[in-house]
Amino acid sequence: MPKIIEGKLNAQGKKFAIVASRYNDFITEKLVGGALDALSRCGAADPDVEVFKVPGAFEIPLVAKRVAMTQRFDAIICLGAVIRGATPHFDFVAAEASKGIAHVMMETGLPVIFGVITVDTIEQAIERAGAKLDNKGFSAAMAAVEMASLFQAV
Ligand code: INI
Repeated sequence: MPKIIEGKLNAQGKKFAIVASRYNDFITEKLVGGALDALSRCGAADPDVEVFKVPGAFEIPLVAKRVAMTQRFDAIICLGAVIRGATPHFDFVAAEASKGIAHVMMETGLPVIFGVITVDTIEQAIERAGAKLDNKGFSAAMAAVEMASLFQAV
């Protein structure tokens, strides 16, 4: 039998930062709510969770990097909503947010989770900001908990 090393969905004693954009806040507030719900269900204590707000998804990577550099957190959850229908520069904002978030993760060595919705329509954004696992904020936070736990073993 191979030895399988994986994280547990236990957030007790771990610290999490959420970096969330205010653009399309009717969606991003639901993502933040989903993420907070997931962290609480996994046992994270309220004082161990901090939410940083930025204007738009384009600004998420820079703030995620500064937050990572404080070395106060076990994982960072990046949340945003980029909707093609509502923006002519969708491709630039979506690409910079995803590239930038990946870059911060590799540069800092901290789990930095990509919870930015990139969709064509408002309807699709609403679908991804629903309840529990249909909420991208919830699933992003679960990934953060798993990664923070895995990092105790690797
Ligand atoms: N930011 C978003 O998070 N989502 C969007 O859909 C969006 N649109 O539509 O343009 C958006 N733009 C703002 C951008 O993220 C920056 O905040 C802005 O360009 C200032 O740098």
